[in-house]
Amino acid sequence: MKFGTLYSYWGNEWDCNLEAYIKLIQKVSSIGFDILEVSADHIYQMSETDLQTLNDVRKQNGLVFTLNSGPTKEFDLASADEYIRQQGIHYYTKIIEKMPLIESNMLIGALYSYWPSDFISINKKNAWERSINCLKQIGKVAESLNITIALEVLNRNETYILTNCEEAVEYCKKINSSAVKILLDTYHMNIEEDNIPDAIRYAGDWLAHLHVGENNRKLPGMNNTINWPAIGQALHDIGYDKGVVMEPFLLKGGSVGNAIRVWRDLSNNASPAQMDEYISQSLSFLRNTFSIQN
Ligand SMILES: [Mn+2]
Repeated sequence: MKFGTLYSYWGNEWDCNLEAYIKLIQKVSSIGFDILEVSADHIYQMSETDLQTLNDVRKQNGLVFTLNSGPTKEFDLASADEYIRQQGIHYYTKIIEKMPLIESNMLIGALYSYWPSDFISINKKNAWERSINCLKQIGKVAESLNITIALEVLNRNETYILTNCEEAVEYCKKINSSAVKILLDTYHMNIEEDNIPDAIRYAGDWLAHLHVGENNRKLPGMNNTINWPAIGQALHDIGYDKGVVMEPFLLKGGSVGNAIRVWRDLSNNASPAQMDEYISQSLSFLRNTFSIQN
C-alpha cells in the first residue's frame, strides 16, 4: 500500500499556489509519505510550465500525486441541464489530459455530481442515468491514458447519489469502464455502512483508493473510534495494494473549516510543529496497523 495525505491539512484555505505546493511536497516527503493528494481543480488551472515544475519537484522528492476533485455545481454531471453536463465532461477531460504531465494516474472524488449537494432537486433514478452516461464518455478518455477514476462514496449529508459501497458497485457496473472504480472513506463509511470491513471486502477489486480518518475526521489513531486493525485485515483479504490517503481536518475556520463544518478547534491548539508531529505519528500508526496480517 502507498500512504498519503490531502494537501490541505496544514491550512484553512483550499487555495494553494505552485510555491506553496513545492513546500508541501518537500514537507510531506520528509515526513515519509508516498502520496500527496492535490486539488484536481488546481491542476486544471495551472499552466503547462507550472505543471512541469511541479512534476520536477515531485520526482526529486519521490512522491506520486493523486488528484482530488470536489466538483462545483457548474460541472454537475447529474444535472438536468445538458449544457452543464457538457461543461462537466469538458472539465474532466481537460484534467485527465493534463495528468500525464505530472505522471499521475488517479483522479478521485464525487465526480458523478457536485459537492456538497444542496438537495434542492432530487430524482435519484434520473441523476444516475445522466451521470452514468457522462462517466461512460469520460471513462473512455481515462482508459486511453491509463488513468483510473475513483468515485467517492459519501454520506447522506453530502450527496444522495452514492452513499454506500453496495450501490457504488452497482453504479460502476452500469458505467462498465475498466477506468472507473470506487473510493471508500472511513469517515463516510462510519455513518453509512453496517460493517466497514465487510464493505471493503464487498468492494474487492472495485476499490481503487481509500480515504482514512476518524469519526470526526481527526487523524487515524488519534481517538480510535474506527477499528483500524479490522480495516487492515479487510484490505489484506482483498489484496489491496493501492493508495491509503488521510483527509484530516483539525482546524476551524476559513474555506476548509466552513466546507467541512469544523466549528471548533480539533487540534488542541497545536503549533505548526505539533501538527507535523500528529501526522507523522498517524502515518507510523497506519503503516504498523495495516502491515499486520493473519
Ligand atoms: Mn474523502
